[in-house]
Amino acid sequence: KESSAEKFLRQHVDSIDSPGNLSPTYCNQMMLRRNMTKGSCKPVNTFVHEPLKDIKAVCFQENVTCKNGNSNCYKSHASLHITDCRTISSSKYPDCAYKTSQEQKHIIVACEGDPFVPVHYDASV
Ligand code: U5P
Repeated sequence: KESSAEKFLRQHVDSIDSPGNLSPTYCNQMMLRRNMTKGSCKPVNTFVHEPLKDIKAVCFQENVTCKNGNSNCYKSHASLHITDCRTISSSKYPDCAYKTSQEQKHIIVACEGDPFVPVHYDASV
């Protein structure tokens, strides 16, 4: 079974694709390929384009409160290259359609376990 840490990698980490030159269909392809269009179209999802070690390191950066009130969220010191995928109004399951928006923002992730690793993407600020 997929662990929470593995799920975070599948849903939020794309270290290979370099930011800046992604195609406008990046989100359509990636949301499908990473299994976020099964049963329903996941409405919002962020991919982070940085080395995995830099994403894992966020668990040891600024401790902040998560949106749900939990205390195990961490905000990156630096702004990171990210892509936000958001369904467009014409998107109708099973034909999930997304707008691809490239940004540089601080990321906030929840971390758990030993090793202490990201398990949830909370927000970008
Ligand atoms: N999510 C993102 N990026 C965001 C906000 C939300 O990927 O900037 C995804 C996360 O996987 C999160 C889910 O667990 O959407 C639900 O977010 P929320 O509605 O609880 O904020």
